[in-house]
Formats: sequence, C-alpha cells, structure tokens
Amino acid sequence: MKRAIITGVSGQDGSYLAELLLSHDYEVHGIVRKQHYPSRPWFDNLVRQAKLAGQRLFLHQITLHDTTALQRLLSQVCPHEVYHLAGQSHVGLSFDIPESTCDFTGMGTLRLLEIVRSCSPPPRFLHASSSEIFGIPAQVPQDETTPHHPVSPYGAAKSLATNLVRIYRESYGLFACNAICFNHESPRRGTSFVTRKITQAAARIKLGLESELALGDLDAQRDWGYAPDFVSGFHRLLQHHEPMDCIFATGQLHRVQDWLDIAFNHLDLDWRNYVVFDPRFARKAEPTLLVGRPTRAQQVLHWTPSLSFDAMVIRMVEHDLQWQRMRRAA
Ligand code: G4F
Repeated sequence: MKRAIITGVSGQDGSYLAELLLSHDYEVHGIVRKQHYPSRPWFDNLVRQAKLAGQRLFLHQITLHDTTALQRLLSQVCPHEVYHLAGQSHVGLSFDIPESTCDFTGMGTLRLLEIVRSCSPPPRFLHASSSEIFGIPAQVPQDETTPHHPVSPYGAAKSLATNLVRIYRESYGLFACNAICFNHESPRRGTSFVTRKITQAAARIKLGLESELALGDLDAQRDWGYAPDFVSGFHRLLQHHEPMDCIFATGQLHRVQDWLDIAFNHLDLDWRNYVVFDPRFARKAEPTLLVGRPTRAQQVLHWTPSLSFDAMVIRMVEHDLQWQRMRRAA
C-alpha cells in the first residue's frame, strides 16, 4: 500500500486529492491547521467515509513552521509521495500580509524540501505552483519555459518556491515536481474567490436572500479549469518515470463577466440588475493574459480536462442553489 502526505488536505484541492488517493488504495496522511478543521462539510464527510472504509485517512495538526513536528511525521510515516498544497492562496490578501505570505509559501516550501532531502529514501515531492509566477508574461500562452515575472507578493513567493523545487531536483536529484496550475474552481472553492462568490451570490439572489453583489474588475481574464481534473494531473505527474515541471490549464481565456453571464442566465436573472463595483476588490496590479499551454500534460501525462467552462459554472451554480435551499430549510 502506498502512503502519501498532503499539506492543505482540508482545502479544495487537498480534499479532492485525498479522495482520489483513497480510491487508489493509498494510506493518506493529511496535515491540517487546527483553526481550519473541522469546518467544511465536504471534508467532514470525507473523514466519515474514510473511517468507514477502514482507517486509511489520518489527520495531523501541524503548522508548516514547526520543522521538528514535520520531520517527526515524515520519519514515522515514511511516505512514498508528498503533495505540498498548503499556503496563503489569496493574491489580493498577499498585498496586506506580504511577510507571512512569503514566509509560509516560500520558506515553508524550503523547510519541507530540506526535510524530504533528509529522508532515506526521499519521497516523491509535488509542489502546487501557480500561474501567478508569470504575472505580466513575456509570451502568450505560457508554458514550462516561460520566464517568471510576478506582479504580487503571492506571485513572488510562488516563484521562489517553484525555483527551489527545480533547484532541489537538479542539485540533489530529488524526484521533485512543480504542478504549475492556472485557476481551478469547483463547488468547494472558497467564497472569497471571484468564481464561487458569483455562483453563491447568484443562488442567494434567486432565492431572495440577497439583492446585491459587489465585485472588482469584471474585465479581468483568467484560464479557469475544473479542480478535480487538476488533482488527477498531480497524481499522474508523480507516477511519471522522471521528475519534471508541468503546466495544468485549459488553454482558454474567459472574463469575470462570462461567469456572471452564464451563472445568472442559468437562473433566468440579469446580473446587471444586481452587480455593483467596489474598489476594495480591485487589485493594486493585475496579471495580464494568463493562459496556459498544457501540451506537456496532454502529451506526456495523457491529461485532459473533463468539463467545459460552461458546464463547470453551471455545476457550481446548481450546487450553491441546492446548498442555500438546504440551509434555508434547516
Ligand atoms: O478568484 P480570484 O481571487 O483568483 P486569482 O487572483 O486569479 O488567484 C487564484 O488563482 C491563482 C492561479 O491558479 C492561484 F495561484 C491563487 O492561489 C488563486 O487560487 O480573482 C480572479 C480575478 C482577478 O483578476 C480579480 O481581480 O477576478 C478579479 N475579481 C473581480 N472582482 C475579483 C473580484 N476577485 C475576487 N477575489 N473578488 C472580487 O470581488
């Protein structure tokens, strides 16, 4: 039986990845921050199911600053694979808390790499990197060779972490990979990200629970994919015979306004009647034309996105509608 450690297991990607690995008969050890657990219904459900399935999911409350606790966990578990997904993931917030963002995301990755390097044998290591490393990119679309040009403290921290993973692979021969992820969404996305904020608000407006949605830049563009597809790419990347960095993206650009069009139309609403501009949600600097070229993922890992953009938006709206109805009935 393979053993895996996941940092950030209670988040969107971590919970999908835990489910995937459990379905492949892994023993999964998830690292959680105390204050984040247990507060997410899907994660409570996963823990319940894993218990029923025979104790193959174990949770450990450790912060990424606690090097000795992390070291002890890795030496006790002797994992075959480590998936490093934890981090401060809000780009806008990173302008308010740049120091902790850089410490957690940049130095946290370095601390983990050092621990992995000291294991015998070292586990395979995946770092969930981000398209934010490209910021204002020198080429469109971006691939694994595109130079980094971040425009936020978050992007700079991810760039440091991404380079460290490459350096540890090249210098110490670690099986260490960067999954360079463009935006990826799902019904488990946090409600402060624009996508889930829109689908949740559309559902609440439809049910008469809200009447206004405050947003920043509606013309902002991103390459938005479906989160469960991305975590299946993470797993494929660590099963490959050699370590490498890999872009996960759809290759398609959409605007924030496209989310509004599809989500509100699906509920027979016109978003123009509800959306107001709020400068608090406008960024100090916006990346431009972040769109990935996932050729390596497709050709080498045989990875393909399973859900279209429209289908993903509608799936999230339907989930939020059902969830809001359940909460109202409770
Ligand atoms: O949903 P967002 O906050 O995602 P963002 O900044 O692209 O970051 C996400 O994707 C990155 C790439 O994978 C990750 F590295 C990162 O951790 C995170 O998962 O914002 C998307 C766009 C931005 O251009 C933002 O300016 O939506 C625009 N936007 C417009 N109004 C808004 C809002 N963003 C938020 N969060 N809230 C708004 O009201």
